[in-house]
Amino acid sequence: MKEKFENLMKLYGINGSIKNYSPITNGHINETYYVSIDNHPYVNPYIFQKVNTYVFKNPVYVMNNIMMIDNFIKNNNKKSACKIVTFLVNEEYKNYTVTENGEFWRLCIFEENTVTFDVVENPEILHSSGYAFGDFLNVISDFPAEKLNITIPDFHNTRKRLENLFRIINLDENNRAKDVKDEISIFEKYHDFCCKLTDMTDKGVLPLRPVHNDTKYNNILLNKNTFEPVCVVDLDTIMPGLVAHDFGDAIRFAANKAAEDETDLNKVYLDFEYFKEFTKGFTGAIGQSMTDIETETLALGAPIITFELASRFLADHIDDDKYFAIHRENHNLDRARCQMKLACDMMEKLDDMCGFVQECIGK
Ligand code: GN1
Ligand code: MG
Repeated sequence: MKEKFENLMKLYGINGSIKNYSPITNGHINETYYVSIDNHPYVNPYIFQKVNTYVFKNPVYVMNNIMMIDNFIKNNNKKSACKIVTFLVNEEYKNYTVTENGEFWRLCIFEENTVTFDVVENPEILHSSGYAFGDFLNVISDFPAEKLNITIPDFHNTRKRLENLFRIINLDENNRAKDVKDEISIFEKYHDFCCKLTDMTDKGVLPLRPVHNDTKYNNILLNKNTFEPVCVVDLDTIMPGLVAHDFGDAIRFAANKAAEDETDLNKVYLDFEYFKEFTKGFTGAIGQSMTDIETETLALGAPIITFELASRFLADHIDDDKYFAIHRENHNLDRARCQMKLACDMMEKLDDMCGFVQECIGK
């Protein structure tokens, strides 16, 4: 690995010697390393990341989207709560490098004095990340969405995601479907509800706008002392999409006090106080840029995206774990069960969630 990193350093004109490096393992898709480089008298920290080209079939599209959004924010002097991640350019003035063996790498400077959380204890932090994501959507809301490349087709098309799950269950190539009968019946029960946002989009009732599409709050770097947002990261899936999906995905991660793959399902539920904090931050920042129908359906995004992700984890489990990186046996199954428990709990609280969003928007 060290030699690979050194070769990359040359292409980026980075001097010095590698002091140490370590993998960062909280993403499920790309391979990410923290690399510190000693260029006496300074030691500079970098992120080196190998993009997963099984998931992103056209990674150049991904990098171009990030560049377009960055240019848009800069060229229009957009005032934002925090910055967005940008990548260094190599000697060919490209923000990515394809190595001789076909690997797709990108580098950025590591943001010092920042933290991210996988599980949060402090509601203030939720308010801050809610504000950051809401603000980000507000800032990019007038970027022409149709200019963005589609990096993963039908990424949050829940109807297609469920079709895919049932297709994989029917194929059952690894004889794993027999163990997930209860899960299958839950998907049958909620199928029509889950397709609601997708169907409203197809009918043109809900507007497509540029969205982040992967709003886990560990995709916001926070100042480690003040918890103010510093940088929005992981812009790989910026595409035309729904504000409800960004809101919902953030709630899925932020308002569950347990980890995404918790196996003690008693610990997994939507914490309403956390939900409220995040929602206050988010709506405070995105505010009036949402249409009435977007506001009305905002909270639906939470159970829908949570069921959708559960279906993706379950499909990947049955399909022998090809998509999401796993770190233990049945990891995707554990993740799916955790997300399903969370989604079912959200269904019980959905009316209150919708009511609270309306209250915040002042309608
Ligand atoms: C993946 O890149 P990462 O690990 O933040 C996935 C998201 C899921 C998330 C669940 C491109 O995100 O859609 O919500 O895992 N990204 C892709 O943790 O599929
Ligand atoms: Mg991601």
